[in-house]
Amino acid sequence: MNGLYTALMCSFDEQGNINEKGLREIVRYNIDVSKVDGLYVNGSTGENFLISTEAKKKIFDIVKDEVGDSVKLIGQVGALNIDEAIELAQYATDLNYDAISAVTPFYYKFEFEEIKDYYNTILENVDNDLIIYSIPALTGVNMNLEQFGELFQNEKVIGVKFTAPDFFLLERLRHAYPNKLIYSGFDEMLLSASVLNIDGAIGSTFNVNGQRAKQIFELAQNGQIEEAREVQKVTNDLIAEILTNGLYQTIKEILKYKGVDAGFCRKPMKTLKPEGLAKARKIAEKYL
Ligand code: NAY
Repeated sequence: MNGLYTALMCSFDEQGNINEKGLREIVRYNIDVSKVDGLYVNGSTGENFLISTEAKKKIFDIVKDEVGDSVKLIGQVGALNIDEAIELAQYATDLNYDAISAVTPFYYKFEFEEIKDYYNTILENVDNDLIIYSIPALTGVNMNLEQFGELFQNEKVIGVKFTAPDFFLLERLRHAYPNKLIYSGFDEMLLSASVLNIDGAIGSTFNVNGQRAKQIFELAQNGQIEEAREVQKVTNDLIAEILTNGLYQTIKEILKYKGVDAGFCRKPMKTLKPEGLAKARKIAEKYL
């Protein structure tokens, strides 16, 4: 399960329906052009929290059908409705997803014991391994070293997608749990995380910048830090421009520039205005 996973985008039409052809093209681009090791399906980048349970299942179906066994698949199933999380976990498992992942429950200020119960309850109901999806900036859920350790006591919790700029905690986690998988979640910090000996990374910008991300990760693993720094610098120039123009919308426009039918984002995400579209095109021409 090591390596680079794209946090997969989904193509939607202007009404917000799944564009199956476009989704298949995004999958193919990631496998054939970016050559990533796997796909993280129905994460934040997949606009998972904006779509229905049926739509989530349909995306799991289409992606598995397109991928077969050619790359690893992690299905994000986390939901505030724990019954939905279990249903999706079983669904992805039945489709032979290699692992499931679940975001920490958010919105309500859950106590740690409640968060632990959420993960253990999902895992009691599904025969698969799970990767914790930790993203404190969006969920408000900050867990410490000991709390991660408590979650890791469940053998089916095989790792964490660590989307936070806390390198002290990342180093402590790596040191304390050498047998758990640690994936870095912020693409702009990939090199810094890689030198701490992470097992892989999961990122939204890999949809378009997967080749550079792979280079950064592999150069760092080979100890070629100076070379990795150069690639991270270009990557961060690209990410900075994407972030100022609208993250997911701009990635979709770059994909379109590359001939991929990436569609639109779902409301309430904005649609880029002509200036934003022109900016996205400039970014694509400059970096890809
Ligand atoms: C997800 O589930 O799609 C992710 O969390 C992937 C990680 C990304 N986080 C979000 C919130 O999109 O790739 C990052 C992020 O977009 C990138 O580093 C730019 O900041």
